[in-house]
Amino acid sequence: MLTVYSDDHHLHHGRCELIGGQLMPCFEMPSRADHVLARVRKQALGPVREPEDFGLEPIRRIHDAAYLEFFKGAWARWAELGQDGDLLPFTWPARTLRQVMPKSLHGQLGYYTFDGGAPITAGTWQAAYSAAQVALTAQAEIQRGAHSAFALCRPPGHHAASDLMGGYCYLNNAAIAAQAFLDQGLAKVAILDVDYHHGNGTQSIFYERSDVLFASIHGHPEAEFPFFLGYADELGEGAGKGFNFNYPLPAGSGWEHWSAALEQACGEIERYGADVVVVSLGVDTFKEDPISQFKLDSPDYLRMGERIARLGKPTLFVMEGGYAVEEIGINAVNVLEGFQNAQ
Ligand code: SP5
Ligand code: ZN
Repeated sequence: MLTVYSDDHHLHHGRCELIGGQLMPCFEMPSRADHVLARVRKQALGPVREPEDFGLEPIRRIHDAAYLEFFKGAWARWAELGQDGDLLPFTWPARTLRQVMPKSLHGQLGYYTFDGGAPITAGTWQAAYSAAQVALTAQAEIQRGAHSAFALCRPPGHHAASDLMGGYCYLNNAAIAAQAFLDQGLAKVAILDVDYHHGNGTQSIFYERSDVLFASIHGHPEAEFPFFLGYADELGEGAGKGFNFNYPLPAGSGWEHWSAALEQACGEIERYGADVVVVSLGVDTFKEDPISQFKLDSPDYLRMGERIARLGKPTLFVMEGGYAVEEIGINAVNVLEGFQNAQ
């Protein structure tokens, strides 16, 4: 299986996030992708290639033009104000406030974010842009006939909506790749999101559409980030009704419960008759993940890959979360090896 990877992810290194009432070093750190790449090489999963540059057009198919302009220019505006710390929001247009567009950088930052977990640093735009190109390059490989490919994206993407960043995410790599499949002639794309957190951005992007089915297994939003989306009664709207499936699970869930949800999600994908599957591959379901509450163990990820392979569809894996840095490579590549060995 081809892995697509860009060193540009090192350009994004946020300093800190607020967790448990304390400013902690960002869990979403560059060594995450380094460990995954090292494991890809160690296991000889297949070739590793740099991304091609498909430009902004395929990103614009998913993201709002003004949002992209804002994101691209935000750091320069911050630097002009004489600042060099991470650019982080602190005011959001929540209930009782208006969805207006302020003139100030921080006002606009509040407008375009849903949490304080997506710091903008000097290199964040370039890193996120390259991650989207990584996803598009792996997508192109499948479009050209490969049965599978791995987009080793960092920063991750599944929390990013059309005009919102948050949850460590800026550009929705999986959504951008899914749209590219459709634009290149496929009719039905299924996105299977196995990250511990609900893929609120991806769900929102495709919620009223039937050409992309979204299925997500995640910590129950009653108790877990992102809290305000990801409930089981969210089934899609309008033309998208019946094409959105959420499987929220309680804290402490292990492989037995998790794999039962996977079975259901795979059933929906089979009934749908997807042309291709995009897997939002987060491995923060691991029992030792520092910010998550599931109990999957490393061998479970082999089983996960095997089950996904049994769908029998061309499959694009897109890296999302996973914060147990020492094991992130083993767990992520286990999914890919499980998939590959089941062929
Ligand atoms: C891509 C992805 O996995 N994003 C996740 C963003 C999660 N941000 C909120 C983290 C809240 C952690 N609560 C931790 C309790 C630790 N004891
Ligand atoms: Zn996650």
